[in-house]
Amino acid sequence: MIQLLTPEGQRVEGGTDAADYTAYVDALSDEELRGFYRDLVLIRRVDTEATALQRQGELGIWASLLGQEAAQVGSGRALAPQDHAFPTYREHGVAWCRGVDPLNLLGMFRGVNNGGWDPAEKNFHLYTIIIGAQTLHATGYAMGIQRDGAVGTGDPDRDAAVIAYFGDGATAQGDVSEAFTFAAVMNAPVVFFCQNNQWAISEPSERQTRIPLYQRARGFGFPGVRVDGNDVLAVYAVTKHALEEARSGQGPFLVEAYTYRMGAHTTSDDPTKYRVSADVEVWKLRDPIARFKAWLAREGRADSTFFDAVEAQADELALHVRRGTLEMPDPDAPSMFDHVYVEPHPLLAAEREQFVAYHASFEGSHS
Ligand SMILES: Cc1ncc(C[n+]2csc(CCOP(=O)(O)OP(=O)(O)O)c2C)c(N)n1
Repeated sequence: MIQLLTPEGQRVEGGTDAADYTAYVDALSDEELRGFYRDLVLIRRVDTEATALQRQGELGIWASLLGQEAAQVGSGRALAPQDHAFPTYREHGVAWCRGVDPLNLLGMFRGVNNGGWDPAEKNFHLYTIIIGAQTLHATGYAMGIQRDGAVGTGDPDRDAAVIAYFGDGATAQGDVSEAFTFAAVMNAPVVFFCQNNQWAISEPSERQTRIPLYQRARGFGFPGVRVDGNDVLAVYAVTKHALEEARSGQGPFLVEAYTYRMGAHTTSDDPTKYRVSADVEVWKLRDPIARFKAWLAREGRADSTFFDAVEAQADELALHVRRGTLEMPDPDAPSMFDHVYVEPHPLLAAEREQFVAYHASFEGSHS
């Protein structure tokens, strides 16, 4: 497993495969490193606030990313502007890195939008609830950009790659195996980014695989690497390398970010029913934010003024998220038909008309 920072926040230097990745981290400025920390703290704060809002009845459900911040920020910050990301429903940290306002995410979990952001503007596609389906969308998209000639040209501003996010449970879906097969034989520029948070709701990863997940890639004919998913530097370096390979025409890559889902699967679920609290305690000691903060402070790359400023920014963001959620207008119900097809469609128009008439039939019935 590639690790560049120990849980105590000490740099792992040389001697292992980690040495191949240190150059990526050495190239980062202090400003960029502090930016990673800011991202980690801010997105955790969004998550905390969203969980609270769900508990207060303001969101229908929330899928927490607690514990997975480094896997998401590390990989999200490794993306180039022209790359495309295909997320599942927990990628709030990647959404943040792509510039999606967290209110769009909360709106979806509140049930007032279907995502709300423009995937073409952010190169961040809509959340996918169907487990593993987006790995096929990502592979198809990667084959598309390959055919558009945006791969392996040698121009770093033009060459693009696609990243597909999914969980350990998703690897048991046929869609993921199909995506691996197509990506391999087509040499598609796609990085498969598996966040192995060790649970597929209540199913532990031992019930899903007999071998470490990253080793599966070899059977399909492309490289796979396991990285410490709680180490933002290692995730950044490994993902950056994988994306470079994909952009330069070397084909797909599997990154398994080994991490832990600290919270419930979603707010609808009670993990105390199926996992032991001792495990949670062990993983608390591997907290992705604490280790990075320790390293930044030890190295003198950030001081208390900076850490305090980030806390203040987190407070502001929490307020934005809370106020914005409470002020979200209910959507005009027929608008759900608006973006189903690009072109007008007679069947959809008829369904919309029927829906509007049905709603109109209730008018005045409450008076
Ligand atoms: C095709 C499909 N089957 C079942 C479900 C129900 N379901 C929702 S989340 C989940 C577990 C997913 O686990 P994993 O892929 O490890 O992702 P995680 O939620 O842990 O990030 C399941 C089975 C679904 N959404 N889609």
